[in-house]
Amino acid sequence: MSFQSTGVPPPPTPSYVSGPGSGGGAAPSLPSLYAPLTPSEKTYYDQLFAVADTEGTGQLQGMHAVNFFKLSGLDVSLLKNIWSLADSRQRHFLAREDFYVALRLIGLAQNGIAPTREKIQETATAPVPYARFSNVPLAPPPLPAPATATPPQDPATPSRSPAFPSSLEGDGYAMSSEDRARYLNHFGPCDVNGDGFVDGPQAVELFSRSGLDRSVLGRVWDLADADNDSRLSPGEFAVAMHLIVCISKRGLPVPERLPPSLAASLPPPPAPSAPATNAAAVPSPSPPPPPAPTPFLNTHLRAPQRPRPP
Ligand SMILES: [Ca+2]
Repeated sequence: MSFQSTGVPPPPTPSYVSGPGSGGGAAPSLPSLYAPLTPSEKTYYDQLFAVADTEGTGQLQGMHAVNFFKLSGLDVSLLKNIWSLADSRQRHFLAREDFYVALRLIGLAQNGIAPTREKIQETATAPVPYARFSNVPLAPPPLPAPATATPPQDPATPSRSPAFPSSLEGDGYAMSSEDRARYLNHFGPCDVNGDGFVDGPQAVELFSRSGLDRSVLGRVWDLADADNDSRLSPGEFAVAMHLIVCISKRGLPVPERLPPSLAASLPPPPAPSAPATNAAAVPSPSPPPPPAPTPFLNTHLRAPQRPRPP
């Protein structure tokens, strides 16, 4: 399996002149989707490059890249997109700076963010989730404190968007309005039947990209489906996405119950027994029972569909 023929066609003329290749700066010749690496990110990604570049050539040929990127657990179709974005010069190999781009995109995809040029631009101002690879004895460094999800340490720092009352931010799971908007970008594509809700089969493919254990995803689903109707409203969907990011990217534990900051982002449950407004009506019947909850874990999380080698 290969993203590109490894028959090594003659490389086309680069569409732009390569920069110094350090990757550590915002060299204008680097792909426009690229934001500077943080020092710890560069160290980590250089270590990964050393692992992937088994022949030490400084250029990752197609099959080496394929074999390495498969360790991300991402679907092959996603990896193909990532390859084509990273190999923007269509040279059929990845130089180090191309590899950085690929890792940025993989990190996004592993966190449920579409690996597109637009997305990496949108997220350029926030800490980019680091790519993770199984069977690679390297742990990603801790992310720089995200401006949107840690308890405020310096009240003078105006970096938070006050989406929620400050008293709710201290539980560590607070979701900024920017986070929420970003998650909701995925709601429409996920709601394939357009009914305004995402149900299990629609969510599982996206959520599974996180690489989180299925039991964890089932727990996330249960927490996010606050009204227990076995489908996720947009607000619940954002909560689920945020919990997945908190757990997979920020190392937070799976909470026992929905953190107050996230619960506050959901509309309050409807009044349990609103009085009938029609005076002529017979006593208000109970609302139709919601569909029987279907355990997300059992119903929707089947065997992981990992890309398989041919
Ligand atoms: Ca629900």
